[in-house]
Amino acid sequence: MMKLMTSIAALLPFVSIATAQAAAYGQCGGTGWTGATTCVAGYTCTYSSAYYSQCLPSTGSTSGGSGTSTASGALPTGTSTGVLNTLAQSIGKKYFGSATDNPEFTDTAYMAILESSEFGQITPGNSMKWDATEPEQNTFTFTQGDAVVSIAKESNKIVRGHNLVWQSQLPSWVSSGGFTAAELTSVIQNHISNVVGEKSVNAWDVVNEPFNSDGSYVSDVFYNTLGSDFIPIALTAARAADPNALLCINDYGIEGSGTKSTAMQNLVKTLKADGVPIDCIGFESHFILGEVPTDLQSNIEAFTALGVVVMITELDIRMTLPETAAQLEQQKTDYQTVVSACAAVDDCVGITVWDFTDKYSWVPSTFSGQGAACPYDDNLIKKPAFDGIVAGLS
Ligand code: 9MR
Repeated sequence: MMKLMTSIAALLPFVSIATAQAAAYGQCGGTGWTGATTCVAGYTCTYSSAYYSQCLPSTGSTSGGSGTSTASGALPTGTSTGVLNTLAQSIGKKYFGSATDNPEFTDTAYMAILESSEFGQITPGNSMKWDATEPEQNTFTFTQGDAVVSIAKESNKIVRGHNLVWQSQLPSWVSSGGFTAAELTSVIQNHISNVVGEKSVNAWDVVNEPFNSDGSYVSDVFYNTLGSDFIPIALTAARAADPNALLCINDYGIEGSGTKSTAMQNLVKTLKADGVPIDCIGFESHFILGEVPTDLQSNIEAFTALGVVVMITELDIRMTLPETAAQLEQQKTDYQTVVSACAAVDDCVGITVWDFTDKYSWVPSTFSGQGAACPYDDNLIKKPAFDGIVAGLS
């Protein structure tokens, strides 16, 4: 049940909370959609564009967001034996990594790949977030996060800490605490000084997803109480807690040029001018098949020119299910495009996929009828996308 609740929370930055089932031919998804995301019996929520999904008659072959393909015929697989992290380091990157999550640690076949030298870095998908680490004020729980750190240490990986200040997965004692600006400043500082410091964590997403798509700040308890000052407050606290960790701001929708990317660049300029510690920008990179921004590389360069490094932090490329051979080939091309763009820029230092297998991807439970976003399939078999990554790193 907790997991389900958490998954619903995942909708917040992208779509919105589901209510009842949508009617036949009704809207059931899309950016900013706040209504139902599942359909009445006999209809399937079918992706049309990033802005619109519609309940269309079920064909009997769609997966309904289970993440399991029912396409007929053999699908192509990846054939490369290249080792991702080794290749990444051979071209000067710090790492190639994957997100992971604690419930997956009992899956021995999954763990064999996660712990292999394929990946030099891991990001906890949930276990270092505020609700996991400080569920009640000044009561800290590191069990789940420590389990991730242990795996990293045992398998010689670095960790990206994710994340410290975010409106989502935020306990209500913070979001509804009624704190004054001074009190909330202390709350942020106390959270960060207690959570930050583990030496295996060499980079932190100190601030996560601060901007709306129009470049305005998200209206959450942090912004509403402190204005944009919550950002320097958090970054300064993080630097005090760990002088060696890279301090990042992480967001989606900034991967191509545009209003949101410009807002983030302006923020970086302001922080730099004010002497606030800011080392890196995370490009989440949750892409839609065939829609990788064409100016991804030049946009990475626009950030690195400001004196920060860029990390691709949550890469996946989703498609309408059931996947076809043609879609998987397009996905291979898209993964190669993303990886090549980072490879081409010295200060794009690392790439993380938002879990390496479709078996544990967040996509199907969030975008009905969408999935197959990762480089390994549900059965932990390499997809053509894996070969695309290898090509991008070669
Ligand atoms: O992968 C995470 C998923 O398991 C959680 O249910 C969800 C809750 O918000 O968060 C997911 O990770 C998100 C990340 O923390 C921030 N960027 C978007 C990711 C996908 O929603």
